[in-house]
Amino acid sequence: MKRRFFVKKAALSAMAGIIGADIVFGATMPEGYQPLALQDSDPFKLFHKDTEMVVLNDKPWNMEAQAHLLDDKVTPNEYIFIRNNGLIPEKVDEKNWTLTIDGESVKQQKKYTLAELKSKFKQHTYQLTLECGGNGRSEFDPPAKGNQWTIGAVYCANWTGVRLRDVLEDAGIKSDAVYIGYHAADMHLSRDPNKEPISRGAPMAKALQDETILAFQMNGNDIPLAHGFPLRLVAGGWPASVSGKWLQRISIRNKIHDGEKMNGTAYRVPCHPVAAGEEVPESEMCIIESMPVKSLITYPKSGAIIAKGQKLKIRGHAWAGELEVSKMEFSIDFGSTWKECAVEKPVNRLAWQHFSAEVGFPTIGYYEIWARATDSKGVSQPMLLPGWNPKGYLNNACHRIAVKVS
Ligand SMILES: Nc1nc2c(c(=O)[nH]1)N[C@H]1C(S)=C(S)[C@@H](COP(=O)(O)O)O[C@H]1N2
Ligand SMILES: [Mo]
Repeated sequence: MKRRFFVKKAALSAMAGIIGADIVFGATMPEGYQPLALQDSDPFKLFHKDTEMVVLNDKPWNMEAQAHLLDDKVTPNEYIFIRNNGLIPEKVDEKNWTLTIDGESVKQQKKYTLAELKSKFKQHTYQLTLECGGNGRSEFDPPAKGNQWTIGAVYCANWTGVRLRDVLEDAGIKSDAVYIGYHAADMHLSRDPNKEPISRGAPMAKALQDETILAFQMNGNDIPLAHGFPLRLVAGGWPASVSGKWLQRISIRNKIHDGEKMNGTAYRVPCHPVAAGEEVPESEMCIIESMPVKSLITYPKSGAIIAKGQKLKIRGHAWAGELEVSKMEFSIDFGSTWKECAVEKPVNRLAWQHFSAEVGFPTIGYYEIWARATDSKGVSQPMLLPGWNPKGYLNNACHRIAVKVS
């Protein structure tokens, strides 16, 4: 005979208390069942995100911002995009969390607790721009598979932690080291413990930069779970996939790291420009390093209406991977003519920079404002689409907003 287990009376009244109403047929509710009203599956609530954030996928969770949500100089958590390749760790034991440094090119394999990392090494705070390599993918034609990011997979937060360099030097780096690779606690979508969702890395030169940190705080608080609590590698200016969340291990490699999503076409673009839709052999695909120059108009929101004769104040951010933005321009005539506008210096290397302008319009009608940044090597954003590539990476086309003068 089958036996059904029913929820105990005490548990029932506790649930009713939280819901704020009697569960009328509670006596027939199977044991272990969680009423929908108690499930925190609303992603906005779950991740403390603004309801204007756009969910692209829930298995795994991927959500992006809209341009006007990114208006803050330092992006608050509620507007930070989430990009997951696997399943967020379900249980994080901060007290017993450790970071292991290993690999062919470590002098001595070492393990640190979080407390040791915090007390043993000097702490630093940097504003670091993180942009997904696939931000802007949705515009490519022929289309590329993957999350159809528009413009919202970028942010600049304050990260606090210790320098990766200090920790690697404490363990000892052999002279044949060429790359680091990270390993993290998130689970592969298949839940197969032998598979990793992602394990990327960077050449030693990037790993040893001052601003490459092992972070335990974002914007002055514990890192939110979705963004890598309790420990995250943060390497600004490079595809954000280098910045491993839920960090458990860093391997110092004597070759280019060969972890998940380092090979094949992942986070690679053709080494030389190709025609749209062209098949590219894997041997001709190169790993993305610094992200390209780019900018966003974050105020006003596209669709603004202003009165004739009025000037419109616009503002936004610009960033250029490893480089600085040295010039910012805008156009109201579809890129025929450009006017230079003010752009601030970055707070620190690899932080995005803020621009602003006052825009005048000659007469009533429909306009578009286009923004264009130029990096310190003189390279500017393309007006429409940059070079096509099979996986739809590095779309740094000029951002545009629509304005009506009436
Ligand atoms: N462990 C782990 N780290 C990860 C990922 C992941 O899936 N697992 N995704 C990477 C990718 S592809 C991006 S774009 C960024 C996204 O960071 P965010 O969720 O804080 O915006 O995290 C990177 N670090
Ligand atoms: Mo990404």
